[in-house]
Amino acid sequence: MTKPSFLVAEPVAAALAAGEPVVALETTLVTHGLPHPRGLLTAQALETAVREHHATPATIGILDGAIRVGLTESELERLAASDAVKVNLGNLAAVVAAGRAGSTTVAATAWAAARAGIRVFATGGIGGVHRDAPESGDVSADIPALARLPIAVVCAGAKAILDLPRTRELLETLGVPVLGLGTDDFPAFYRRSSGLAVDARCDTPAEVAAAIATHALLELPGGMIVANPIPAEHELAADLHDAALVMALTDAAAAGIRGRGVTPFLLDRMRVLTGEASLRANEALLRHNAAMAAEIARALLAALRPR
Ligand code: PSU
Ligand code: MN
Repeated sequence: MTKPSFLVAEPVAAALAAGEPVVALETTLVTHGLPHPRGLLTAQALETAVREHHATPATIGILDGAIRVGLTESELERLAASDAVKVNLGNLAAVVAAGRAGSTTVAATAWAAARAGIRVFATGGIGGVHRDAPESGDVSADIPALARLPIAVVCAGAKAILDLPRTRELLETLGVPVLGLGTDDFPAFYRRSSGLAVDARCDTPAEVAAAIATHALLELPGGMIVANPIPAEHELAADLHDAALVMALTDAAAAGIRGRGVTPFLLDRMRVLTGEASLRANEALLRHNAAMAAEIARALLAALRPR
């Protein structure tokens, strides 16, 4: 059998070779997290945000069974319009072997990015322990992936649809450091705070970069979370947020949604129940994370430069 295709796009390979900052971006939010064509428009906006902050974006996805680190504009359009499978580490090889289209979750994006030599990745909110996990056992593949893969993920915490205290505890157990960017409080995706603590507060991209560089130089295993709260002006109002969340969770239980369908279902219910306010919040926090990831990627290269 021929070797499966793992393709790093020319602009990404050139930036990595030149020692310039690169930011990985995922595609499950394009195909499953946001309604079409908002997913595509958001992905394009994230690439623009990374470029405006002087880094090269590497949007990652699977087309015709080829893993692509740095989708071109037309490839991203094709993926967004396809019936892409949501890919984590459990089904990645099967999707590649079948020659199918796949959008990469945080877990799969972290793997592909790390394999390509990218150290910083931006997403919206990571997956975690679901609220019904005691019965369903549903814990996102994102969490064990971040415990193993050497990459820093800039996110607005874990999605509020999750059991955040258990998610936070699991990160602690697995030794995944959680850095709070300008906060002592683990953010809750659509809201700035969860009431849970971060491991360390960093107030600037340079401070974050120093922590990531130290983790790498000590050869500590696995990745790190850079928790970047949604900008205050885009935060969902607490009453709207809480009411919609209760209803969305009730609807998911009533509809018997399971497995990979749970997160997309809940995000879409939140969108409908908040009159699209959650969608605008999601897009805003994504752009904020992409911009911050570019700053951190640049600062990290400076921190790792031998002195
Ligand atoms: N962030 C967003 N929207 C999303 C996701 C993250 O703003 O749709 C996706 C990520 O790809 C993440 C996935 O890996 O949701 C988690 O899915 P699950 O809970 O099934 O592991
Ligand atoms: Mn799950």
